[in-house]
Amino acid sequence: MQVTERCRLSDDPLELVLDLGQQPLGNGFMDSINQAEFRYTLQCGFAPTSKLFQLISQPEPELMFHGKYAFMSETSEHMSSHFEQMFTHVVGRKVLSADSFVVEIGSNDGILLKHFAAHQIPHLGVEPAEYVANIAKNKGIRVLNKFFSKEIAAQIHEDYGAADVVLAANVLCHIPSILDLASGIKTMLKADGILIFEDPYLGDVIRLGSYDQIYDEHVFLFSALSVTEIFKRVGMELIDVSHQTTHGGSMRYTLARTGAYSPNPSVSALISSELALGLDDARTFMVFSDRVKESGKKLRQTLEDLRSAGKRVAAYGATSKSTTIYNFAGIGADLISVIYDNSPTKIGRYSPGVHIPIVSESEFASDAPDVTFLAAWNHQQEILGKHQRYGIDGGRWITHVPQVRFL
Ligand code: DWN
Repeated sequence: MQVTERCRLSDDPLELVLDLGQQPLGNGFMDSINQAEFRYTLQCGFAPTSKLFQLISQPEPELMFHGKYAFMSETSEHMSSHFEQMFTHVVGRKVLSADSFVVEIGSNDGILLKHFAAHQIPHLGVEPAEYVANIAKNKGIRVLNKFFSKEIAAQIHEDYGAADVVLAANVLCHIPSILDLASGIKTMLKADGILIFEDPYLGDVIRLGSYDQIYDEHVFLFSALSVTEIFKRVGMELIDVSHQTTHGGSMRYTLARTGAYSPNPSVSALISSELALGLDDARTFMVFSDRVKESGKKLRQTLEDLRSAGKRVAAYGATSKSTTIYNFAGIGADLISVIYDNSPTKIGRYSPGVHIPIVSESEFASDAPDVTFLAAWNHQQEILGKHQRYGIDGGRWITHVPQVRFL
């Protein structure tokens, strides 16, 4: 366990702003409910100088991102087309050819790099989880099966030369040694190289009450304010920001060496909106904490009422996010009988902590539960799109964002 009472960037004391109680690993799916299970206290702190919202305790990386890591990016068609668009965005921003070099940190199953491979653009993915790294390798993508670090960055630079573009999607917020990470990225970049990364956006979490974005893997939830603070320490600055709808609200940040490009006005506009939302102030997160408690209580109460009314309730999407909800709100197999999911790595297993059985989403239409909690709420359009019949036949969906309600 890595426990800190001080900011991982500024070393300032962290102010405790949110307590989500005892939790298992977000992706700690169980083969059997008799297995021993790891648990830790999920608490968040805020550091006013760095503006970094972060976990106080985080399990060791090897416990979370091991060979059997269960999350696979290509389980969503929407995410596949998002990454195709991201590829188009990158090559629109920077001319890339057979003489260029692109590095992706956390390349998962190759959902993004496969487009660079298809265009013969030299690339390298760095991915610690062996199972998904092998899936990418089988698609002809070059992958280094390692955790990214400052040392690995120096090694990549030595072996392959400097990179035109460094990419990361839903990855940087997982890496606790944030300053080493930033300096490693700078080491790899050419003088005019750029870093483009996306992560769930703190502003959306606060606006939507989506506290399920907080779990062991997400050691940070970033804002433009905190990203500026991190990268200024290594001589880099934000030059563009662009809001994304993925993962329930993400931000795409583009950075370069300070002074290499002039920042787009979108950067100062976002920073002003963050100050207006109070993302620089611990009190904002304490107010958020009260809202989270209410949300958890209301979801549990709604599910209890459905059970009393004799309804069959299931969930859709064995997300890491929902691990936080179920374990925080005390929702187990007595309230949600089964979870439908399309990941071969999760089907036939049990959800972390509360042990709800996971079955294939192909069983959903014939099972037709009375009510379904949309745990993968960030994929609402895709999931409801393929199950239109369910709603027509009287099935009901329930969500917790921005508040607990039927869809
Ligand atoms: O950062 C992270 C993000 C990118 O992914 C990781 N730390 C872990 C993971 O978080 P998550 O598990 O909350 O991600 P998703 O994308 O919300 O998970 C969706 C789940 O729903 C997957 O298990 C696949 C499943 N699913 C499905 O069964 N049918 C998804 C879709 C779209 C579907 O049609």
